[in-house]
Amino acid sequence: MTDFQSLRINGDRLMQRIEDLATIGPHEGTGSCRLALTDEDRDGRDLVVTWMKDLGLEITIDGIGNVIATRPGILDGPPTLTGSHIDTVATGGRYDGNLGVLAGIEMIETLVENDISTRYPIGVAFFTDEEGARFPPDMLGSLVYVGGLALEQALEVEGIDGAILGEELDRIGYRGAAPCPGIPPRAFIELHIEQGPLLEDEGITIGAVTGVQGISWTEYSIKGQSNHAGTTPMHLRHDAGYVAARIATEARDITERMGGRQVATVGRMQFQPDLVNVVAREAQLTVDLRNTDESLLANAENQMKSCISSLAESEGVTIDSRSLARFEPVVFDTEVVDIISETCSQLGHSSMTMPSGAGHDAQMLARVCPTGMIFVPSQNGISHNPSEHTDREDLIAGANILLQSILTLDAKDLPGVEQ
Ligand code: HGY
Ligand code: MN
Ligand code: MN
Repeated sequence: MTDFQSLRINGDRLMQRIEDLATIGPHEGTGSCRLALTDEDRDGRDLVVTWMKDLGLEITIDGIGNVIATRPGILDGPPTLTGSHIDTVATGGRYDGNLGVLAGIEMIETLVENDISTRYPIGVAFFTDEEGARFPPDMLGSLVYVGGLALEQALEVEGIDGAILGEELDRIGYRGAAPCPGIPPRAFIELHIEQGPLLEDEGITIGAVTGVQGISWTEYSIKGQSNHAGTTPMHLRHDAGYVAARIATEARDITERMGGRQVATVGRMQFQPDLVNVVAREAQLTVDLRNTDESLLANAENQMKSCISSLAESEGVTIDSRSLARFEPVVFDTEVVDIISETCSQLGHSSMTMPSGAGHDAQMLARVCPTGMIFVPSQNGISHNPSEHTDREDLIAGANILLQSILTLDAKDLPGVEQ
């Protein structure tokens, strides 16, 4: 085995690929809009698969459109895998997900050009529909990959635009033949931007991520009665718009009552008939609740449930709720987290351990193999916003930590995997 510790990725090549991928589905300056399974997602997939093919990697596409590109090792067996996603939210940045996939490709190209063999196969993947913004839940592709959602059920998911997931997958030509669930990798490490302010606030370059907080997405559909805005006395109204607004303020109130790490977001809200002088007959909204602690997340959900039932009664409306996503908090493999931290000190980068506020494919892979994540700072903690930015030297530092961590994992016999 060559001494690999002096190996570094080619930063210019990584930055160029980030730039090239960002030309597909550009949005408001430096941002990206490549919602899952749209034409833009297809074009992004085609470009990344071309880069994978140019490296001579063996490419598999499974029934939900997850793409895994693998370089053989000296020994056979499941790959030590890295990867993330290349679909984005509609007002996304160019680093969310894309960094992890492109750094994985750069890592493998560095091994190829230095003619370094690894013990086991090394792979890089992009998973379908990580964002869940068009087709809920988020991390849909990796959830199917690890057997957490049946393929048939996933293919039937209806998007917020009324499209059916399986039909869109066929339309863009990415329904593959490889089976779902997929073969568990030896281990999985995902490089990702932090998407929050902690690393920048601490002046730290790398986050060795300890786990991912729990996620609860619910869609509420409220049915009231449309009526005249001027003539209807207040006590006779069944105002779906008012009820939606009360649910939204309750989401914020729950976080203020609970404090700690409880967060809540109302990202979508619609009224019908949506006219200035008509009491809303119907309304729909989504509530995203998250917490690092499962019992606290359940507590937040219960507070919302009691608010919903008292509003239905007091306002004389019906409120139907539909769960769009529900994932418990995940703790990553401590050995993988330690490898990432040790690699940072070997390469001279500051690091700290931290939980992830955002959901990631790694939280699904953690169900089937030793898993960890590497974070790099987000400027002003901004993400899911076209102005999302991470400095070049931090991106390159993250990619080098990924390279060295994956090679360290390759050299190790992993308990429960090799013996
Ligand atoms: O929802 C999330 O946290 C991720 O961006 N999909
Ligand atoms: Mn992401
Ligand atoms: Mn995201």
